[in-house]
Parts: sequence; structure tokens; C-alpha cells
Amino acid sequence: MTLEPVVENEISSDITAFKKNGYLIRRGLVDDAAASELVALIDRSLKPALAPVEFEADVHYPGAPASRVAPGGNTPRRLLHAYSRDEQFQAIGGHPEVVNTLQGLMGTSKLLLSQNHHNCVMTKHPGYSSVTSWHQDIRYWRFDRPELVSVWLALGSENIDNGCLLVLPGSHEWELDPGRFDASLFLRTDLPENQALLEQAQPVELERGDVLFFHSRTLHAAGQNRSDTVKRTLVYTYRSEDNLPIPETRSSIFDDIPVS
Ligand SMILES: O=C(O)CCC(=O)C(=O)O
Repeated sequence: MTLEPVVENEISSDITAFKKNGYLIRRGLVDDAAASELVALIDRSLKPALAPVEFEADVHYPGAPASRVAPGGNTPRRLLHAYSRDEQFQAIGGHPEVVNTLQGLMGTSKLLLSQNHHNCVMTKHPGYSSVTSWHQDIRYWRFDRPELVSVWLALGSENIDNGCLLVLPGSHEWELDPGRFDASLFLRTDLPENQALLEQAQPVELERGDVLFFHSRTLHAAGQNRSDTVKRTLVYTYRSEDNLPIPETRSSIFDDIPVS
């Protein structure tokens, strides 16, 4: 009798799902103790908000305070440069299960974590959070190939009520004319030809310790936090060794970190 190689099968079905959908969820990838320690660390970093910080008022997204001096203007949106802030953040960046999953999804053994993209703790506070419209992350990134993967670690429940991510499955493969996007490269929701796409939206509901892996071309969006607790998510982006940032662009400012 031959035994089924269970782990191999899981990995290959994950790869198939990722190739089809442009995203993959791995439940409970980070254990509760590590996730709780990260929550405590993040909360210590929010009061007072430790620089570098991006505020809701800086993003100018729908629902954001108009300026830093408007009501809610000092609400943090992102704790930037997460990787260099603390060893606990670094541990997640190089977490063996994260790296192992990425190697399978990206078909490479040599992975680097970008210090230039995401590399932040996204927070969504009750009261003053904003809407993120439909976009592909790659729109402002510059690499040899538009093939990066982001890792989104939920540090609490993420659902429609608190502004979880929404994705358009399979959109990483779509070739859409430039006219389907606005001047800031958000998908235009006013166009009738985009409605059929938007109807395919799926919420990515997560619990603490769950990790979403998503392709840099996957269209995604998120709503406001209408709950009464802060939502915290750690987000990193990875490239393979042979997919280089274009020199002198935003993608090449800081060195990428080898994680395998
Ligand atoms: O509002 C959110 O949580 C989504 C953020 C996002 O999509 C991004 O920063 O690329």
C-alpha cells in the first residue's frame, strides 16, 4: 500500500487555487501566541503613534478626514517600515510557513521581501476610516515582471463590518483597457462594462492568525471600519530573486531583504 503524500497534495491544490483565483487563504498559519504578541506590540506603537506613520488624512480616500487638523485628522492608517521596527515583525516576514507557501506559489526558491511596498501594519480605526477603491497593487510598482505576491496577516477578525478586503477572483489574469480605470488607476465603478466584473466581488473574511496571499495584479478594495474596535493587519510583499526592481523607481529605494 502506498501512502498519499498529503502535504504535497495540499501544496499543489493551493498552487492550483492561487493560479486560478489570484489569491489563497491559509487559515491559522500564525499561532495565537505570536499573533497576540504582535497585537500588543502594535498597540504600544499606536499610542503615541511611532513614526514613520501614514495618517487617514494623508490617503485622501473617500471617508478620510480632509486634513491632519480636521476631526479625526490624527488617525493612523499605516505604521510604515514594519520590518525594521521590531524582531517580532521580522519573524513574520521570514516565517517558515509563509516562505514555504510563497515558494510554492511563486515557483522559486529564492525570495526577497520588499521594504518599498506594503511593509506596514494597516490599521482601521472606528470612526475615521476610509474606503479603498478597486485597484491592482502593481499599478505604481516597477519590476521586470508584474509578478509579486503580498502576504496579509489578520491580527483579529476581518469582515464586512470592519472593512475587510474584497477581491475579484481571477482578475490577476484579466487584460483590461486603460479606459476602464480612472486617472489614479482605480477601476471605474461608474462604467456599465465594469458592473459584471464588480458583481463577482468576494469578501475575504479572516480570523486572527489567518494569512491571505494575493497576486500584485489581483483587483481588490476595502470598506470602512464600522465596528467599535481597531482592525490591525500586517502586510508584506515578496518578489523572486530574478524579478528585479527597476533602478531609480519607488520600487528600488531600499534594499529588498532575502528571506530564503
Ligand atoms: O483599505 C484596505 O484595507 C485595503 C488597503 C489596500 O488595498 C492597499 O493598501 O493596497
